[in-house]
Amino acid sequence: MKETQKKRGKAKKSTAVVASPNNAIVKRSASIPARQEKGKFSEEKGVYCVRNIALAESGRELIAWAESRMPVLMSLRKEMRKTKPLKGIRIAGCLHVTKETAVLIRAFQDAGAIVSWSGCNPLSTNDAVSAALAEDGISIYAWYGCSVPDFYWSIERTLDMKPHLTLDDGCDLINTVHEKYADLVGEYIFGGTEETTTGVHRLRSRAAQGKLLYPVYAVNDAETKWDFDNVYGTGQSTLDGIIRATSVMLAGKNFVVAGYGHCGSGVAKRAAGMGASVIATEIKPTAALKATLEGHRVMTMDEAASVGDIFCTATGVKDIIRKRHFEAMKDGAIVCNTGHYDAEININELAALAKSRRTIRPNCEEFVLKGGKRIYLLAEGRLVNLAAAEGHPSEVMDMSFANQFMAHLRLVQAKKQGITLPNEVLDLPVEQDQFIATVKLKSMGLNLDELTPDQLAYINDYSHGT
Ligand code: RBV
Repeated sequence: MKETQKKRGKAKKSTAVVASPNNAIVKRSASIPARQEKGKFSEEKGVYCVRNIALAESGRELIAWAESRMPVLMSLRKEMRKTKPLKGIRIAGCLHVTKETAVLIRAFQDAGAIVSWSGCNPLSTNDAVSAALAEDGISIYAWYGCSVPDFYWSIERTLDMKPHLTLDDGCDLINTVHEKYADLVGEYIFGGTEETTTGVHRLRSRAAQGKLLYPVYAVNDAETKWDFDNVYGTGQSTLDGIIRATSVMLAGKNFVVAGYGHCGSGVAKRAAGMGASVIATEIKPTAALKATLEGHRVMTMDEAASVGDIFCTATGVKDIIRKRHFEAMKDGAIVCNTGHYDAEININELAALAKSRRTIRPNCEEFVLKGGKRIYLLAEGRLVNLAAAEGHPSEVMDMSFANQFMAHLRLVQAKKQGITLPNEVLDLPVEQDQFIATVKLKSMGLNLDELTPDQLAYINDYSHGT
C-alpha cells in the first residue's frame, strides 16, 4: 500500500463548490464543478471528483460512527492489516458512497488493495464521506445530484487504473466493462462481486446468454445479506427516507407496498409497526399468500390506486405505477420507490398529467394534475432510502460488507492458487454465512447452545420414532 493511500486526514487543496448534504435540493448540471479535479489515475495519489473537499472532516466523523457499529468488518480489518492478502490488487467499486461503504473501502486498503470508486446512483452519495475518502487518497468520483452522463463518466474513470476486480451494486460497472472495456478482462480483470438483487438478475440473464466474461460472486444471495440487509435494512431505511422527505404520520394511513419480496416485506413490516394499514400488490401467488397471512391486505395496483395514501415500489420491474394509477389516486397521495432503479414509477406519464410541478421540500416534488389533484413524488423516483435518508443502518451493512470483503479475498485466493473459476454468477459458501453470523452474535454478547454428543447422535439416527 502506498504511503499516500495510508495516511488519513492529510489535507489537500480544496475546490470551492457548494455543499450538498443529502437532504439538500441539488440543481443538476453537466458542468459540475467537481469535474475540475479530474486528472490521470496514479497509484501514488488518488484522483478525485467530489462536491466539496472542505466537508472531509465531517465525513470522517460519520465514518467513525459507522466503524463503531460494524464489528464484523472491523475485526476482519484488524486481521488483514497484518497479512495484507490483497497487496498489489486493484479494485474498482461502484456502490453508494455512504459512511458504511467508506468502512468497506478502508477494509480493502487495510488488506493492501488500491481502490478506485464511484457511486452507484446519482442521488445516493454522501458528499462529506466522499470528501473524506478523497482526502485520504482514494480515487473517488462521486457527488450527490450528479447528472446521468457524469454518473457514467465517473464509472469509466474508476476503470482508468485497470482494475483486477470489480465490485458492483446494480451492475452498471460490469455492464460498462462488458460494453466498452472488455479488453481489460483477462489481462487485468479476473473477478467481481454484485451487491443487490437487481444486479444479480441482470448478471444471471447475461450469464444465461453466455455473455458474462468473468466470474462474479452474488453477494446479495448470501443468507447474511438478503435475509437481513434486504429485509430489516430496507424496511428501516425506506421508512426513514419517507419520513425525512415528508414528515407525515404513518399511523392510520393506507400504505401500499408493490412487491412482497425480501425488500417489500421488510417495508411492510416496519410500516405496519408504525400503525399503517399495509396493502401488498404482487404477481407471485406464494408471495401474495405470505403477505395476507402476515396480516396485510392484497390487491392489484388498479384496486389499490384509489385506496392508498402512500405508495412504495420494491419490485425491480418498470412501470409499476403509471398513468391510470395516478388518475385513480386520492388528492395528496405520496409515491416513492425503494428498488434499485428509477424505472418503477412512470414519471413521464405523471408529468404529462400534471399542469404544474414544483419541489416543495427536499426530496418531495408536488405534481398538480389538471383537475387540481396533488400527487407527491419523493426523491425523483430513485431509491428513497438512500436519496432521502442515509441508506441502511451500519449494523446491518456490517454483514453485507463483510460478505463483500470476504468474496474479494476468495477471488484473490483462487487466483493465487491457480484455480480458474467459471465465468458464471457464483454463490458464496454457507460457511461464510455461519462465520459472519457467529462473529456478529459474539459482538452482540449473545451465546449459542451446543448439541451434546448424544443429541448429535440422535439427529443423525434415522431409526428414531415415537
Ligand atoms: N445499501 N447500502 C447502504 N448504507 O451503504 N444502504 C443500502 C449503505 C445497499 C444494499 O445492500 C442494497 O442491496 C443496495 O444498496 C441497493 O442498491
